[in-house]
Amino acid sequence: MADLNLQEIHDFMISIARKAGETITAAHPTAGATGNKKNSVDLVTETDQAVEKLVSTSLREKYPDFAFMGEETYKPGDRLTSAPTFICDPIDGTTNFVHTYPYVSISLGFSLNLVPTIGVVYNPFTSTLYSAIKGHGAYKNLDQTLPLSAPSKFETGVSGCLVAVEWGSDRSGNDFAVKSKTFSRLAATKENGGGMVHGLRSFGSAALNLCGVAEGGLDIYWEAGCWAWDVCAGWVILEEAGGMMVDANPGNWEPRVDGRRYFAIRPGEGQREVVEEFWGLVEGAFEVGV
Ligand code: LIP
Repeated sequence: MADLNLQEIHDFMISIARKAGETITAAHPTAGATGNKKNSVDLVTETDQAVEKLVSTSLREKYPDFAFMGEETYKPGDRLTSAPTFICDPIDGTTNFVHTYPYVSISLGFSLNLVPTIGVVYNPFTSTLYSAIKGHGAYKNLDQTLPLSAPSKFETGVSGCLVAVEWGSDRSGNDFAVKSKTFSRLAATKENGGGMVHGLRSFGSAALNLCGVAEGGLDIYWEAGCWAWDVCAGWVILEEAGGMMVDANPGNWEPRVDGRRYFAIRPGEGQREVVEEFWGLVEGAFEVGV
């Protein structure tokens, strides 16, 4: 596969993302067109399914030898392999989509040997496109290099950070407790053993959160429970911007794209020290993931 034309694949992925975007913005999700999967907060709409169909059909037509993994057609037990694979979340931020809150994206990634290699994240409501090819930099709207400004030093460690987190759709059990307690500790004063972060944000799209870290506006994004289709595309964009992805559980510097535990940090001097300080504030350990 050494002779794959990554630029051509990237360009095609962008054209598909834009087409998918037209379907997303033209849709009017209603209660009737909305269902749920695991529980009442794990939403899916007819538009999620229609967009995934459009994306997978177009990709299979052009690249019949490549594998495809999508949120809406994933079956428990399906495994990501080392084959060239398109990894797609047709609507990342479905809850926002249903509520007409415009923090929504199509997340289209491509992995090779389990390594996130091409990333395209497109918010059709704001016409914002993030894209990257491994080894070739990351871009916003194709012409602005990420990060948008020279990355500053992490002057005050975790306490100076703006941190994105997500509650996700699991609302009980060990992992829910790890999140709840860690959110509280991150916010608490240093005198009380906390991180005194500048702020915690919960916007509702993993892919756009990763692009926010790549862009430099967000310092950190920490989550467990989401999937390869939520992060594969954003991962490439993050790394190409000089950011780093590690495990949400302390100690693992090399997480897997399908590992379901993610901790992204923007570029900047002192990056690794902040990762270690943050890990020291994690309350317990997530059980989800490989
Ligand atoms: C969602 C993510 C969100 C995460 C949810 C869910 P969806 O994706 O992007 O950040 O917390 O668990 O996976 O369901 O909107 O495609």
